[in-house]
Amino acid sequence: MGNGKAIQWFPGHMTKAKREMEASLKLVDMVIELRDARIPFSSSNPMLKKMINKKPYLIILSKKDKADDFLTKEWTDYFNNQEISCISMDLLKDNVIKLVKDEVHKIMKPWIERQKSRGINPRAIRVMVTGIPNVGKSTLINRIAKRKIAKTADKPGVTRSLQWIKLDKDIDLLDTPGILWPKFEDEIIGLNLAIVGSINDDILDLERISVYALKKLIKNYPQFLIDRYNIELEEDPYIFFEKLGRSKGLLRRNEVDYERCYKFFLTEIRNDKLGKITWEKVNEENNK
Ligand SMILES: Nc1nc2c(ncn2[C@@H]2O[C@H](COP(=O)(O)OP(=O)(O)O)[C@@H](O)[C@H]2O)c(=O)[nH]1
Ligand SMILES: [Mg+2]
Repeated sequence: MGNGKAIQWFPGHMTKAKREMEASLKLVDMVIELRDARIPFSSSNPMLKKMINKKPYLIILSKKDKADDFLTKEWTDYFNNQEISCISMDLLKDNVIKLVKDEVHKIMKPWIERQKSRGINPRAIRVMVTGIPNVGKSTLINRIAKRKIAKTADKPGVTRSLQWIKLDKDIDLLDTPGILWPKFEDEIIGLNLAIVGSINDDILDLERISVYALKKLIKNYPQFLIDRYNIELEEDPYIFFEKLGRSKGLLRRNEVDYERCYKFFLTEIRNDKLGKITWEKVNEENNK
């Protein structure tokens, strides 16, 4: 389970990641933050906004192919209504280069105009990509570079040499992403990150994750569950997992093996077997 490369964050890592981020920030004119479209709130970093201060900023909601289209629209509207640029993307299939460079040009237009009005011939716009682990930073950079370069160890604090990739004739992209930690303080955030497979399962309890996911699905996507498993939905989540275990033969000595049920269920969710799901809504109580 999990992606096997989840980072365990310790205070030392965070300090170092923050320092590296600040060093990179000094070099760039604009920041792109990647977030997972399935959890646009939980996949953000608590310090980024303060760190980037007033630099132009773009949020890209990645993995939109896995998220609920209706809610993705709500989330992009939500940010755009606060004057925060936000677009959604399937980083594997969309025309990433065109989408990103058009957006960068749009956002940086006032900067270009300002330079021109001062009689300065604008130099290339410098951009960096940042985000928590597993949001698609390397995928985005690799697609822009059209080669496998972002292969540096995916850990904060690994010494690196910075290089620039041409995104367009007048846009340079830093080849190394800023890696930041998610918000840990809230258990719901940890659960959301676990559901989409962005933190190690063993940090959290499989049962807790699965029961939370099931309750959310019963509330927001009941038809997905019914269509996939043909199980009548009940109040008690254990009855659901009992029935799921029996129907899928997830047994041990003729008894339902709950551990296997949870793993099965979470794998189904992560592989989009139930459908395109978004786990948090705009203005939900926990999106503080
Ligand atoms: N379906 C889908 N998968 C994506 C997308 N973007 C990234 N991925 C996958 O998500 C995983 C993590 O991506 P990666 O670029 O390594 O994330 P990083 O940790 O932020 O560098 C990889 O398996 C990617 O193939 C996307 O838009 N759609
Ligand atoms: Mg990476």
